[in-house]
Amino acid sequence: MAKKAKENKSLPIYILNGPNTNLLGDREPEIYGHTTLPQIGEMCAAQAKTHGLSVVFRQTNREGDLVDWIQEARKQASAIIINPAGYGHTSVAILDALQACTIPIIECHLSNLARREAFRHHSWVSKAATGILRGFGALGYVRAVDAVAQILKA
Ligand code: DHK
Repeated sequence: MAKKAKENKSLPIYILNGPNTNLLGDREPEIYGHTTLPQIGEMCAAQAKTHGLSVVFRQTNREGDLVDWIQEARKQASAIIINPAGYGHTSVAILDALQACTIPIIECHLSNLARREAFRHHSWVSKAATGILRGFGALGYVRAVDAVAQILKA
């Protein structure tokens, strides 16, 4: 069941990326693909524009930054797309911050976690997510933007 969208569509979608995603394109490309994070940011901005939306695209290697940005997004974003990367498997603090939000939240992972090591099978973020995209590589982010656009239109 989708979260109630009581968001302001003129606000940007916050797209937040966790640790080591700054290495995309170079890091284990057989798992994460060849597309760099700046390229994903450009793809998301272009796709958002086709829907009349905009994005704020950020990356950090620090858990507290993600918590701060999620708190900022509560007031300043129409939706959140988050790839928490490794913190998805460990961070109750990020889950708590997301659960304090009423805007739609899409969890996006490049890889299909179910096909990977057991410790990647659980994501705390999934408990707060409106929907989840996993295993589509960089394309997953673009489809996440489409999902947000559709939710905001509803
Ligand atoms: C990215 C990471 O950095 C890993 O820690 C996660 C995720 C998977 C991804 O597929 O985007 O386990």
